Amino acid sequence: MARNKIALVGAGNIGGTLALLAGLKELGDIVLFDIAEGMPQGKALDIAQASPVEDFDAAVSGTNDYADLKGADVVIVTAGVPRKPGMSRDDLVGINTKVMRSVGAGIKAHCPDAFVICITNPLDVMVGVLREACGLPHEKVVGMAGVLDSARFRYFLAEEFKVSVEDVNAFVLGGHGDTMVPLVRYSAVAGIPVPDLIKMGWSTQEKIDQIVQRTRDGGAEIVGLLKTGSAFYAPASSAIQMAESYLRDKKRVLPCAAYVKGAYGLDGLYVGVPVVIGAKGVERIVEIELNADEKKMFDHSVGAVKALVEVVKNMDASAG
Ligand code: A3D
Repeated sequence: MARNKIALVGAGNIGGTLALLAGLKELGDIVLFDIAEGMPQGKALDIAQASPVEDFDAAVSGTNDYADLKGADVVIVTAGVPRKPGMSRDDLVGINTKVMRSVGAGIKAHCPDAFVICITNPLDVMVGVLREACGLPHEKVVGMAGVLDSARFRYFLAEEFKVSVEDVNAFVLGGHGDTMVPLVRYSAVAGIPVPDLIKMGWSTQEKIDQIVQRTRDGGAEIVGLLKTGSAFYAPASSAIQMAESYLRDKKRVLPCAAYVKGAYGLDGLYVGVPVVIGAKGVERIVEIELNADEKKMFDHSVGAVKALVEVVKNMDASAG
């Protein structure tokens, strides 16, 4: 059986980490694409030279030519610019919209059957621009944010409860950004919901509220520390989990930026919701019941995503 092919568009901090993780997990052969000359080739060679030590078999190559994406089963897109301290994700919209359009054209021409995972910020809006530019069906184009946001939430909860991260489940909804909605009610340790753990004296409401806020600010905390860019290890791990669910038809239930039409009262918008990822891509959108407070927070988050969609439309209108 031929190996799968994973194309990574953008070979920067996240792209390089994705390549290493895809190799370690033997997901398939790996192509790193970037506009920077030499850099994807250099990283590819470096990672290939780790393969005899780490014992994985994968052809790893770097390129500046979209034609080398031909036949890719999965494309993970990180091309564009990341945040610097003082910038919001939304500040990236102008430049990254142009990048998404050129990447979308490359995917359309060379690997129209791929499953495409977008990571470029501002995520929910960029995945919509990329989908439109590549023309693939909505269920084959998805954004990575919820897996990362819920991983941050899980990590902080595991620290607070002094239990293994493996036993903590957590849920986030909504757009990737300051308005994301961590769902405490649906978060649990070994099946015990967090509100029950508060009643059991494992933590206090105040402490959990702080954790929710730290989760929302999780990206900014790292940008502030790094000073030269944004998080890349956990974002890469999160996208690899999504890619693996598709390639191995695992049907994992993961929060992703998916195209929602009908569910959650939405009329066709990319936003973070729980989905099932399997061999057909996004196979199902999981519509959970929200209480009044959660609904208010979700609507607020949806409003923020829609406002940015308008920014892109206005940019296009003024560009003629
Ligand atoms: P970085 O290390 O700068 O890598 C981006 C790469 O994109 C660079 O190597 C550029 O040369 C390349 N690039 C720029 N323009 C193009 C183009 N037109 N075609 C191909 N490649 C191009 O950034 P990074 O890897 O740290 O982050 C990449 C993106 O992910 C940024 O937009 C971040 O904001 C975003 N990000 C999203 C999350 C989410 O959870 C959604 C988390 C962290 C970062």
